[in-house]
Amino acid sequence: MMQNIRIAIQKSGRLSEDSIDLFKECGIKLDMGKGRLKSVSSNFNAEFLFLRDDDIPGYVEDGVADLGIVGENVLVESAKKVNLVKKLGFSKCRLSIAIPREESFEGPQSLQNKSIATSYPKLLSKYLKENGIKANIHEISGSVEIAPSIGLADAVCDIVSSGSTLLSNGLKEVQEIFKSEAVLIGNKNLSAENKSILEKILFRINAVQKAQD
Ligand code: PRT
Ligand code: ZN
Repeated sequence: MMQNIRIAIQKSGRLSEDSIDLFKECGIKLDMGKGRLKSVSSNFNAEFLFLRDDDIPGYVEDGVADLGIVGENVLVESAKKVNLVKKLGFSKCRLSIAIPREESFEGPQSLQNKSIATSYPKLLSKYLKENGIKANIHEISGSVEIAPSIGLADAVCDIVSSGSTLLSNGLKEVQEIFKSEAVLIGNKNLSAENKSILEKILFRINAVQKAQD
């Protein structure tokens, strides 16, 4: 009997629905019962693990999962060694620097010696380094947008999609530093069997994407 490829997807959040829909559109059945952490497809050699998105790159690197779907922002920030197999075109967003609305921005040098709150210290420090800027990075795990108003930081570096969260916190977006979308990632040492299952999945994803164009 053929083994199942293990695919990690986000349990609940902005990636979940589109990830599940993608496999459904590929004709791969998965039933995501409430509270379940694992589900075996009834019509394809795959089983699904439902996880926090932040844990997915590590599990794929370790081989606990063979494939996974995460935001490219989370993938790059994690610095895990996995293959980026395919960009999926959903959950598009950007990582941007934002400052209080009333302040001015004349380019990266406006950030010199400032403090910046973010959940993405690696991506931010890469941007600062590339621009020769020294700034203080305050790593916080959530509610980054309120940092300036409570005096914790001069600026933020956070995920933006519509921009309304920044707006309602008195901030304005001044510099995009990274563009992101959902990506399919894979373990670097897939077995021959799993490689051939992945080929089948990619064939179906490509067909679905073509039909949507
Ligand atoms: O629980 P778990 O850890 O699995 O999920 P999570 O809460 O860490 O992640 P989740 O579900 O919020 O986001 C998953 C992925 O979706 C992110 O890693 C991004 O790749 C992508 N994505 C797309 C977004 C957004 N759009 C987005 N708008 N992630 C977060 N946001 C946040 C943003 O930071 C802001 O605070 O949503 C807020 C609203 O954004 P605006 O600009 O539309 O107001
Ligand atoms: Zn998360």
